[in-house]
Amino acid sequence: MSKPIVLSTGWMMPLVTRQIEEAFEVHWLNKISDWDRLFAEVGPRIERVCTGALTNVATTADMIKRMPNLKIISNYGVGYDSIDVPAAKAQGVVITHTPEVLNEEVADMAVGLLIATVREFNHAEAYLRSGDWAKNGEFRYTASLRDRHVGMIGFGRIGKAIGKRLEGFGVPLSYFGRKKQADVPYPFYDDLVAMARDADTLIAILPGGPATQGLINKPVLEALGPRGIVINVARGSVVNEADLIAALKSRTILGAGLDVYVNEPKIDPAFLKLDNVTLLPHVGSGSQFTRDKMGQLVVDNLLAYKERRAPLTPTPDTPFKGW
Ligand code: 8YV
Repeated sequence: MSKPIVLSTGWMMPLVTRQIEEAFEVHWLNKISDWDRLFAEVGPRIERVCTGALTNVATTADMIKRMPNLKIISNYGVGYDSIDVPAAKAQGVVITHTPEVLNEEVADMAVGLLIATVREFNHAEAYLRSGDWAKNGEFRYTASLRDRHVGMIGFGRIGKAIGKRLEGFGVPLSYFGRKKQADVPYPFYDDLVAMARDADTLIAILPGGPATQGLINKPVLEALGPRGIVINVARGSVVNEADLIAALKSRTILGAGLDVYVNEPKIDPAFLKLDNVTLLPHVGSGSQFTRDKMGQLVVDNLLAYKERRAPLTPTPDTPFKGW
């Protein structure tokens, strides 16, 4: 008997590849040049897709339409903004993602990136490597976390894990979001410019997508001011990159620490010319430990559909209502 089909929009880690190739007939979009032919030939037989931001291939409304019997899109990552959610919903497709298992890892990285940016570890290390330390004495004094107030842009599961860490570090917090959360003791803002005015450090950890596109823009950066530091561990799209680059160039703000970009992995080359930004290649959840857990969820969600069990981790946008 032929195996059911999975369409993967691109490369998957070996743990995922091994298991899906065992259970399914897998078609890899990254290995196929003629997508039209693929959809014409097997589109109606595709009930399962696996994808993730790392594949750099969006699951578009057009693709979803060409798979009329699609039932599940299993996303490698908690953020699923690379999938056309309204199109999936309209077709009754369940999108699953990988929440919770990466909270602590991403929070560790966010705090690491914050400290690295504030204390300029990149420049300090370059100073040592170049021999300047021995030649010219101690490295210049930097900004500090000690006199900062952090405004969290988004305060969901990962935001709270970051908040817990910063509380341990004795850093005062406030948060911006869609609504005030009853169990959160920190000052709440529904106006990002107002929070930027009152804080000097912003950490973005909120979903990407049309609702948050370009949220961190010129007015926000101007309100943040010359001591300002922006850390983005969410999605590149939540920042207006042209505004951020201009603010970094003109020293409207002090610096930025970025793990995510609008056009990954081909980031705006202007970032590379700036000396007041710490740049990471989207490594938030990127430890073997955490990626194994995420990868297993990708597989287990696909297997759940194969065995007609409820998916483990459907997204809130596409709750499971039965197969
Ligand atoms: C992954 C992420 O790097 O979970 C997310 O939303 O951004 C990261 O953990 C990414 O999803 C890999 O595709």
